[in-house]
Amino acid sequence: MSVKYRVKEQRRAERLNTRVLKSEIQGMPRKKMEMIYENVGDRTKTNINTNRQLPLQDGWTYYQSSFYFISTEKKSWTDSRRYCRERGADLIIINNKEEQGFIKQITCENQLWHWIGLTDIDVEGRWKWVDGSTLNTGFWRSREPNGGRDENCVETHSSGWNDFYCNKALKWSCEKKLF
Ligand SMILES: [Ca+2]
Ligand SMILES: [Ca+2]
Repeated sequence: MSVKYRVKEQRRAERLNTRVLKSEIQGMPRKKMEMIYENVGDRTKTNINTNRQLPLQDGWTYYQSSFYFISTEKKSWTDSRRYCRERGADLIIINNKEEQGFIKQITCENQLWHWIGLTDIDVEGRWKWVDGSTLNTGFWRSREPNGGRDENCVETHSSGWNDFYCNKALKWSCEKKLF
């Protein structure tokens, strides 16, 4: 990826983040805002103490009680997950259609597939989220999942989810729940 493209991509992500953040903050109860700021403050202190990277650096967005990181790089599913975990988060877990809508908006904007925290690596066809919970309803693209033992990690796009080769390098989204 060229430097110019990377800068453009980063700016686009920032613009999107600002927009989502603004729409979220407007109409949020004061109490909830205070809790968020307290929580961020605590974690900032913790991170300074342990000399780790701040979770609220560029690329993090707040939406419905979670912080999300939208990558500008590409990594394998395992390396993407490691990136999230090193920052106190994990790959995104999509619990409902609002959250799918949120991630869909982002993937539409940058026109690329993103890893999510769903895999059937342990038992073929048994889809599990990174927190160990089993998938109830999904947002699969038509005719997916179709990869059998070859495709065990899930990527999302505007058209929905697809099982894919875990070692392919894609963008990814991390999620850190606040409450
Ligand atoms: Ca599979
Ligand atoms: Ca597939």
